[in-house]
Amino acid sequence: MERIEERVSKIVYGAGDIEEGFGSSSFQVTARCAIDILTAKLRIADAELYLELGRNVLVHTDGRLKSAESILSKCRKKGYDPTYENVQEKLNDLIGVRAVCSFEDDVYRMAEVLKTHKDLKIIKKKDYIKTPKSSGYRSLHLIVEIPVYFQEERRWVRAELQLRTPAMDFWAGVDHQLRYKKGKEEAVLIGEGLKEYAQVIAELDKKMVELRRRIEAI
Ligand code: 0O2
Repeated sequence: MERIEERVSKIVYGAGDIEEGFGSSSFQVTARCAIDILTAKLRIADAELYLELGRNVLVHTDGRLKSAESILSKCRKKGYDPTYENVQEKLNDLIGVRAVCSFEDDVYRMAEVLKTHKDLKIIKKKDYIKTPKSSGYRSLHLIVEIPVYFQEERRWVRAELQLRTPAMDFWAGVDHQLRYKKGKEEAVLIGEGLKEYAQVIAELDKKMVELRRRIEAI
């Protein structure tokens, strides 16, 4: 039986496009390298901040390549024809790296240090902490480009970097689970509850910064 991933791949990439597409080993390797480079950059920035602050700010990182299903559903949502060219040009988050930082102000510190890296271009910044999404979602998003050297070629590879606190990460994880239940009556009520908790979490993040500052002042 044909696996769902294969079926989706055929729709997204189109016949004959697969070698050049996201399923190709060249794209996969480049994308994995981009995740490794970005992760290394986050660790270097964390080391730099450790020297300045005497504490680490990076709690954890993870990276992923967007699945074919997720590419398709995003194209559908945004009304893009799901061709390889369109997806490459219009989707910024084919490659995604998430960095969870201890405190809200650490999120901005981390972004500032990354800004000083000459081999990282910040293409777009979306501050969903200052201006949360209507769902209540909060995070700082940087659309970045980094050079990846592969097969005697240098390619600037685009990726989405999501920076957030553990509380924001916890909230987004629960909200993500709810996405799969959309359309159900109970899901609407839960969504309203989640929105309320987004506010609670925002206040908690602020209070934690205040407490940390008081601890530092002792
Ligand atoms: P997944 O499954 O994480 O890949 P753009 O075209 O760049 O202007 P785009 O791509 O719609 O706009 O970006 P946006 O709205 O900044 O969101 C990109 C990603 O942020 C999403 O990717 C999610 O990972 C996360 N995100 C945004 N809004 C929410 C939200 O309300 N709840 C949660 N849990 N995550 C959110 P995808 O492709 O939607 O999903």
